[in-house]
Amino acid sequence: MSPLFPALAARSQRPALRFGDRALTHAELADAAGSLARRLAGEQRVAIWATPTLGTAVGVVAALLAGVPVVPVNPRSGERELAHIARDSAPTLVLAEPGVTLPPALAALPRLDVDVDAGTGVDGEAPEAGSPAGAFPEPSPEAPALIVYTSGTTGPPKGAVLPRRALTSTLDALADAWQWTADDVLVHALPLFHVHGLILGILGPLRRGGSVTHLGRFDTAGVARELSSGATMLFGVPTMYHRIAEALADDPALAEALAGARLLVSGSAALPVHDHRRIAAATGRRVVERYGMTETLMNTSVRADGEPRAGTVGVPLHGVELRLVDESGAAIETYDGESVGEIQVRGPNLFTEYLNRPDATEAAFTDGWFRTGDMAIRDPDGYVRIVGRKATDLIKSGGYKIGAGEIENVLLEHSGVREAAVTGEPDPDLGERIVAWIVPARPEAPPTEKELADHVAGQLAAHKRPRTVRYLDALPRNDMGKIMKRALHG
Ligand code: MCA
Ligand code: AMP
Repeated sequence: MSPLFPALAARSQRPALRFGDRALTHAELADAAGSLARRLAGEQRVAIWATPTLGTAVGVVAALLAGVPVVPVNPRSGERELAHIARDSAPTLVLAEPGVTLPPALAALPRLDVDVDAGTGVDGEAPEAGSPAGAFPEPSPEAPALIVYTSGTTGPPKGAVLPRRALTSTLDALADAWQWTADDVLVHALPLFHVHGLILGILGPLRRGGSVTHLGRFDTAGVARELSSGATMLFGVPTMYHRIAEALADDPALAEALAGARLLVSGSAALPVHDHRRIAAATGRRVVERYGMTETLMNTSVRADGEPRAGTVGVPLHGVELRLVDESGAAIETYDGESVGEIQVRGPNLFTEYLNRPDATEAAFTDGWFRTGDMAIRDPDGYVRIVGRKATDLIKSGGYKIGAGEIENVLLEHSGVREAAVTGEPDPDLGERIVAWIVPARPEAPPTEKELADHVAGQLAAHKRPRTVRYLDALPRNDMGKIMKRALHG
């Protein structure tokens, strides 16, 4: 297999990474990551405290060069989530930016600082000039590259083990679909502990030999600034495009910047047609949607040379086999724009397993096809339209996948909560917003909305906190005692 990052081995002098005023060319990245990679050789598995910073990008590249599987950790993870990830993935070392105080679940592990500022190399050592980034032997295509934690309907998140061939095949298929080259400059503001921000947004440009500017945090002014000063592509979740659509009316500079971009890509959740239209009307540009999943990486996309069609996620990417399966388990052969089935996929883009969860891995496949749980129809020309999801207990909020059960368990541990149910409700900004339905232990003194949000953020993660809390005397239950969530929204 070709190395993951040919431009590093070639010591290209072109820009590679920029975070604020910190930047590296491919050759500088080869030195910094190469030095660190030598220190990582022999480690079993490393965790990285994935702040949206240069150190995270360098640390991940170093681990990939060294062939050491890397677990990106949300730096806003709460105690319970962090303890689970640390226990489940059992890293032998933690990488973090210098000066970061790690929480107890990680602080007990050996730590290595990734200090890439102004020629200081890693951990205070000067990088070795001419560091042979190409000198590391390329591991087997099946070797695990990344372990990315993703929520299910119940229980704690599972670690999806992503092999090297999944990364290369998905990034090369996207290059084909998007005509993505070394001349592209990407701008994004996504978190670096998920597939979208890390694999597509950082490893993608590096594999192409192009560059990426990360904004640190999303705002429309940063997007406008970068797209009007050389950036060619934007990756975002629908919430970001929604905020762009809202801002466009009063921001001609933003409209001009977007109009000049080569490609605007949205993914991780559905971009509402209303936002597609508003952006197209103000900028003349059509946002391209692509559809993926942590376990499968990217499955479909609207092609740069194809017809953009709002409300669709385009066609299967090169190498990806996609079928729709009806309730009886039979494949739907017609492309009629109306028969709904579950999307199942097969191809080199898929993960190998859920770490330590052979049961869950087995349940995720049927005859070698991965069940996505997403429901779709196919237009006569093959364009896929996602129409829903099998599991109502999975919520997509701000592009994050969140399991209702995980939040319910944590809410039930709060002393002020007797019963709890969690649902997703439509939200114009977040797509869905998390709603907690609570029967308080003491109705005369229920826990406040803020108290419950802080409790969930402290145990799980800030993005999993309920945005709305509704108080009830009892939860609606059927004869079997099961909570009837559909009745909640009555
Ligand atoms: C608020 N905050 C709190 C609390 N309340 N922190 C702790 N406890 C609390 N009670 C903090 C937050 O941490 C944050 O801090 C700030 O307040 C605002 O947070 P939040 O409300 O969550 O921000 P938001 O406005 O909802 O964020 C919108 C967003 C974000 C920026 C669009 O949702 C986002 O980055 N989404 C990207 C998700 C993503 O990458 N998904 C890809 C999954 P501060 O202000 O300091 O930040 S991969 C995938 O899905 C597949 C493969 C695919 O197809 O891509
Ligand atoms: P995650 O498990 O966080 O990787 O999220 C994967 C899920 O995000 C998929 O199963 C889909 O439900 C959803 N998703 C990703 N991209 C899109 C898209 N363009 N349109 C609709 N849903 C999407």
